[in-house]
Amino acid sequence: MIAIYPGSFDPITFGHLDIIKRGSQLFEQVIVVVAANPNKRSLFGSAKRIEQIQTAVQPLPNVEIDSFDGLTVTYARMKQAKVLLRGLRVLSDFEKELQMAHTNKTLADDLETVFLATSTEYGFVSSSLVKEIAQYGGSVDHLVPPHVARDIYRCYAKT
Ligand code: COD
Repeated sequence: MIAIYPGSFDPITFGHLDIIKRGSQLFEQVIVVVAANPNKRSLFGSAKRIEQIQTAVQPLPNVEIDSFDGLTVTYARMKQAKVLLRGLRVLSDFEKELQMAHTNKTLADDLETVFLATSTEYGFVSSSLVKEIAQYGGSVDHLVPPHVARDIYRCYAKT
């Protein structure tokens, strides 16, 4: 069964990677889709985010990366994916995620959203937090893979 894991991944964190690794043990194929979230302004372009994810998931043979500019359900239909994988951290995630799952269900009845609960050590990790820490000169080495940390430091060194 094919699962898609759509997200902003701006940038990918150890929290996202944990969901990808665990998802790859549950499904035959996981496609990580860099999608546009119209409510978020991104730090990295989608090509850079794809490159960051590609490097991070290299050891996982059944994980693919793609990007899509459109509805997630359209992409899922195109790939004949039956599962939409999402991660849950805190109660506030649940409200947003449930609304998204219900909306997607009204658009594609045969697509099921499957939630994986965050691993306890990554429950506080988010891309926004990572960017905020780096922006003020803090270390994010414990939150993202080394190549991603380098990109972030380079980005903020310029500003
Ligand atoms: N532990 C576990 N899960 C985590 C962690 C963590 N530390 N950090 C993030 N996650 C989970 C999030 O809860 C989420 O499920 C997923 O990882 C991706 O997170 P983000 O923040 O990178 O991505 P989002 O939430 O901004 O992605 C939103 C989409 C881009 C998927 C959405 O806007 C979308 O589908 N856009 C395309 C247009 C569309 O179809 N719109 C209608 C949607 S109803």
